[in-house]
Parts: sequence; C-alpha cells; structure tokens
Amino acid sequence: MAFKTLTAQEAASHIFNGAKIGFGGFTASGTPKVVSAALAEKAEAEHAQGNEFKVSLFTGASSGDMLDGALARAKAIDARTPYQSNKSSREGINKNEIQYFDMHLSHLAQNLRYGFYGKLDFAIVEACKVYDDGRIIPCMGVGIAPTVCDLAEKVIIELNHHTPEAIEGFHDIYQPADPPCRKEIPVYTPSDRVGVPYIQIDPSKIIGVVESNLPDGVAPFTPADEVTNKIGENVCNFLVSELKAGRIPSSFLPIQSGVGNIANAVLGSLGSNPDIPPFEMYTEVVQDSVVGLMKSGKCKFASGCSLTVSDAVMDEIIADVDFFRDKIVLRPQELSNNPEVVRRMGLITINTALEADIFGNINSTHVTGTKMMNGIGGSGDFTRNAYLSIFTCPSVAKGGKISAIVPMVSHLDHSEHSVSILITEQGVADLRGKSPRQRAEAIIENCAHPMYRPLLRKYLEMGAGHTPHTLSVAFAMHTAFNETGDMGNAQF
Ligand code: 0RQ
Repeated sequence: MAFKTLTAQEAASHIFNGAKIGFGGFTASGTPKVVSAALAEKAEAEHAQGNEFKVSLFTGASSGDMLDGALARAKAIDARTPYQSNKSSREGINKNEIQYFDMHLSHLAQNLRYGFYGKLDFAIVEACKVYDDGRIIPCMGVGIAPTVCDLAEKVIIELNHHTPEAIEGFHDIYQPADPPCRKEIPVYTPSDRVGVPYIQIDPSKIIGVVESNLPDGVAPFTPADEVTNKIGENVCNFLVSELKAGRIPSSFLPIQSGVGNIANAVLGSLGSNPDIPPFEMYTEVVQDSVVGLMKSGKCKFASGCSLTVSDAVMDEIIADVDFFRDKIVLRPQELSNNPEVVRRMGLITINTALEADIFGNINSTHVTGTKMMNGIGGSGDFTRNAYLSIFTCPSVAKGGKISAIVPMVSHLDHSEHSVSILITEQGVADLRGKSPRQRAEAIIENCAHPMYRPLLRKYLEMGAGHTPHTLSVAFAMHTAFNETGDMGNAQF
C-alpha cells in the first residue's frame, strides 16, 4: 500500500484540542470506529492531566457507539451536528455539555463547502478498499464522506476488512457544483447513476491507514406489535385507495420511508399487501425490511445513503452480493435527500412524528418542547418536497400518559403546509384542501386516542379565529404531564 499503516492510537495522536473533524458514514453504517474510540481514550488521558480536550464533530447522521457514545462519555465533544441517536450523546446534549445544532441532512455538505462552519482540520472515513492513487471504496454508508475528504486539511482512512471489496460498484459518488448557476442533478429515476463508484482523495492529505475488522453493530428491530402493525395497515389501505382513485399513478411512485420501528413495520405491511404494486425506493436509510422485500420481488430497487441493516442481514447481503448489486445504489446524502430530485420524482414520503397538533403541525425532535430526542434527520428534506407527505405515530406514548395529538406542538419541525396525511393506529386524517378547523376535526376524530378526544374537542371549541388557539392553555396537556406525569390531568 502507498500509505503509511497506523495504529488507531497513532492516528488519534495527530488530533488536537479544538479540532473540527468530518466523518464519513451514515448511521452506524460505514462510520469510522477505532480512531474515534482511541480519540476518546486520548481525551480521558488529557482530562486526567488537567488539560482541555474537546473536538467538534460533523457526521452524516447518527453514528456508532464507538464514535458518538465513546466521545460523549469521555466529555470530548464541543459542538456536534447533524442527527444523533446515541443515549450518551443525547444526555450530553440535554445537559448542555455538547453544543448541538440540528439541521436538514441535505444541507450539511453544501454548508461545509460554503464555509458556514469554518475550516475542517480532519476527515476520518471508513473504506473497504484503498487504491494507491487515493481513491477509496466506502463501506455501506456514505453520508458527507466525499465533501469532508475534499475540505479537510488531513485525512485518516479506516480500512475495515469486515466489509468485502466485492461491494465495489454499489456507490454513486457525486457532488453538485456550488451556486451561482448550479446545474440540475440528472437523477430522474431511483436507479439513475450520475457519479463515480469511488471517492477520490488527494493522496498528499492522507496521514495514514488504520486497519480494522468490525461489523457496524446495528441492532435488529423490535418485532412489529399490534400498534405498529395497525399503523402499517392504515398506511397501506390509504395508499391503495389513492391508487384506486387515480391520485397515484398505477405504476406507483417511489417511496421514502423514515427510520425506526414504526417505519420498519410500515414497510413490512407495504410488502405483504397484494394491492400495492412492486415499487422502487428513493430514501435515506435502507433498513432490514427492504432487503426481505427485494428478495420477494416487492421492492425492485433502492437508492439510499446507507445500508443500515442488522449484522445478520448484512451477512445475507454479503453472501449474495451479486443479487443485490443491480438493486441498490448508495450515494452521498446531498443526493439521496436532495429536494430537487425528491420533487422531480414525486416521492411518497412516510416519516414519524413524536407529536402532532390538531392543525397538522409536526414535532419530530423535542420531548415536551425542551429535550432533544434525535434530530430532524432527513425528514424535512423529503416531507417538504413530497408528492404525498405522510406522517405516522402511535396515538399515545408511555402507556397512555402522553397523547401524541396535542393542541399545539411544543416544538415545530414540519409545518401544516408540508403535511398531507396523518396516520395513527386509530385511523387516517387526510388534511389536503382542509381549513385549520376541518383539519382539527379530522385529526381528533380519526387519529387521536379515544381517551383524549374529549379534551381535544373542548380545546377546539374554546378557540376563535381562523386557527382557533387559546394561547393561555395551549400547552396545558404538556404542563399536566410535567407536573403530574399524565397529560390526561390537563384542565382548561
Ligand atoms: O421511547 O424508547 O423510551 O419507549 O419516543 O418512539 O414509537 O418507538 O418510534 O423508534 O420510530 O422513533 C420520531 C423519535 C420516533 C424517530 C422518532 C417516545 C416513545 C419511545 C421512540 P422509549 P417509537 P420510533 C429521515 C427520517 C426524526 C428523524 C426522521 C425520529 C421513543 O422517527 O427520530 O424522521 N424521527 N428521520 O415512548 C414523549 C411523545 C412521544 C415520546 C414517542 N409525544 N412524547 N416521548 N415517544 N412519542 C428520512 C429517512 O429516509 C430515513
């Protein structure tokens, strides 16, 4: 190999207090593992000697525990963006130890290029193959890897032998030109390729290569339960009725589906419903259920930013790599989540809300308005530009003590203007062409849990004006939860 081989500790020794680091990968998939763990040890050693040591992290999205978890526990993170979902990092963010700023995933690479967040000192990227001329083949998650390799002063590569070189050809690496006069991105169908299957790094910037042999360690999904199955069934029945009404073309439209247990269950339902034709996906994360749907022929093609599947499912893919080669393409998030492409292709987008208000505004990120859960992720990239944007959630959380349907969302991620359909296990609220009062009636009647409907109806009846809010009690349900542990105790 043309590049120096380093231990993880040697690589970490280059990184200094205050460094800004861009990481390749997306979710745990393709996320560097061993250098970040060594960096956390270095930070702990520096702290033990009374020295300051913190770095700022720019990742594709969430990462693995060896990155976010290890560095958060070592109190080594200064600033962090964009999405995260690690318990330790969430704790650090909510204690204000980490200066986290949330953003749309499609914006990150271009904002870094525009210089909005300053200069990047290091890029750390995972690869399954390194060429002597500086080309690398990423593992199963791309994220912002091409951009951070271009922008950083120095690059460290983790060569992970767990991912076979045979996945060369899965990737489509492309970065749009910056404005003014950016040209269109010529992706017209999910399977169109516009870039190259590798990332080119300037060899003079590569500090060295650290070898590893580790799986991504993605946990399998919780099996679908009665509530998630019912949500999936409601989504399918709705889409079938739209097909029958001619509002979705008979050839169907590409699907984007969010992350998490609900999204996985929805995809499972789409797969088993005989009235849903075989479909393509243009999405961010390709999860376990998609792989099963490919084997059954129900999912014909998936374009994503990462293949985030449990280790057992990854082993299945690797064992049958040629079957999947012409069915999956992995791209940078600037492309997988690109609003221009989303609008052009007419995606049916399905994302998850933490809470929705009776007027159709969505909170996907903040528990009772203050505590960060994960981040907006790509949900805004897709929702705002969808052909048909669907949000799903169970009607209640925490055993019924929380209603997911509230008078006013305690944090706003997706406004009423971007949300077409809301679906819970109770039913479907079609919000298209409805005034705020009509939306509220549809949501209370079809989506709220029956035990919360009287409170929500009362709220609606109290208000006046076009959007009938009563500001003095708009958060009475949240306040009741904070004070008594149960939203049902709200009084107004
Ligand atoms: O908590 O784990 O302690 O029980 O939130 O909720 O129902 O398991 O749902 O795993 O699908 O996550 C919105 C967080 C949902 C996720 C969110 C509690 C509930 C549980 C998780 P426990 P569920 P999911 C990009 C797609 C934003 C980013 C996005 C997310 C936990 O989907 O981060 O959409 N989305 N990216 O008990 C307090 C409420 C609650 C609540 C649920 N109202 N208040 N807690 N919970 N509702 C696009 C792609 O292409 C990938």
